[in-house]
Amino acid sequence: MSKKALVTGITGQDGAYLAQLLLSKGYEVHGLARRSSTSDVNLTRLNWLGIEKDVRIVDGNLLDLSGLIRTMRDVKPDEVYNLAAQSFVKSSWQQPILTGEVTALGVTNILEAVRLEKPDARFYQASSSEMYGLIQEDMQSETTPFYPRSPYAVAKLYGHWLTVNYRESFGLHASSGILFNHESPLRGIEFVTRKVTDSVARIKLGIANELRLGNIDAKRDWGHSKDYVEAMWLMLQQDEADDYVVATGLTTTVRDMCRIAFEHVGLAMDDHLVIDPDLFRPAEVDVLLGNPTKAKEKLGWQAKTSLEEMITEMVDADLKRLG
Ligand code: NAP
Ligand code: F7E
Repeated sequence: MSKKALVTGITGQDGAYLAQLLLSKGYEVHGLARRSSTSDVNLTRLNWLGIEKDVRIVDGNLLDLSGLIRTMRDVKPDEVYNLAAQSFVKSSWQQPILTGEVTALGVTNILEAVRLEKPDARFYQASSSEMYGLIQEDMQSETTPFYPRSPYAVAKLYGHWLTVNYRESFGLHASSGILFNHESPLRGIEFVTRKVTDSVARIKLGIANELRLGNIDAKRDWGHSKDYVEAMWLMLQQDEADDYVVATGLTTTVRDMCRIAFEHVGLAMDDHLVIDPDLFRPAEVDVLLGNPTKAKEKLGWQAKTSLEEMITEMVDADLKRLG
């Protein structure tokens, strides 16, 4: 009998790569997806990976507890991966209530559905390095204190602690992955790496001439989504549930990441980059740098893809898309 997984956020970047990984391991994959009037567009990422027909899409929303309970009862998953969220930090100042409802309280809904209907299921919560915000240690690990700097980060902190609390209160096998930024050709266009690679491809093809960015001094620890979903799966294969930082251990400025993209297509960044004050955030996370030692020692996991490899893969994918 193959194992069954339920993935919320299956239409997102990580949902697509995780579904691909689970299918390759013989899982029956069920994915929760919000109905929209453009449902064909919704499956774009699964389509890109050629797996849209291999997953079973369940109509549902993280805000709808009764639907989640019914789904849990019908699917009876062995593993639940909660990847759904309003995940764009900048939008969280524009939509703080929605962000709180989905990204924070949505975790209560899915954990309640697990507790009531499938308490022996293993649960993964998509926590975030944004929770470190105004960093309290140069390198952030599982023991570094949190200091969130956006409504998104505050909401993620709630989800993180609720996961810890349900593990301690009800004995659920609930793990939280504190993932640092991870990207891919399937990254949403609003995030900085994909915005850069898409713009560089457009400039190279003569469709655009400039790239407008905000704070290019910000530093991030960037890895590849395809590597990071493997860490999620490994967490749920452990006898004991726990929390893990997933990161590369390297940090780079937005400026240098951007330069890699321009250089890949033989263009000079300074000829096209424009700094736009409107793109700065009300409060910034200046630098993030993760310490992945625990994940390496306990899960045997480490990042495989370098930033250069990933950015060039993304530029090439955008050139292909636009071409
Ligand atoms: P993403 O591409 O933005 O995907 C988010 C997913 O959540 C989409 O499938 C979206 O569905 C779904 N969703 C949003 N609101 C929902 C709702 N009310 N009910 C059900 N589904 C809903 O995000 P990602 O990059 O794959 O990240 C996956 C998770 O990891 C997120 O929780 C994110 O916050 C977290 N995280 C990401 C990173 C990173 O660097 N990528 C780092 C740390 C943590 P639609 O397609 O319908 O919009
Ligand atoms: O910004 C700066 C911006 O939007 C990165 C999410 O997946 O990772 C992601 O959150 C940095 C910030 O990602 C632009 O100010 C400059 O300092 O790509 P981002 P993020 O905010 O770090 C964490 C771990 C998550 O959990 C989130 O879900 O880049 N930046 N100029 C810009 N950022 C954007 N988006 N656009 C710009 O024009």
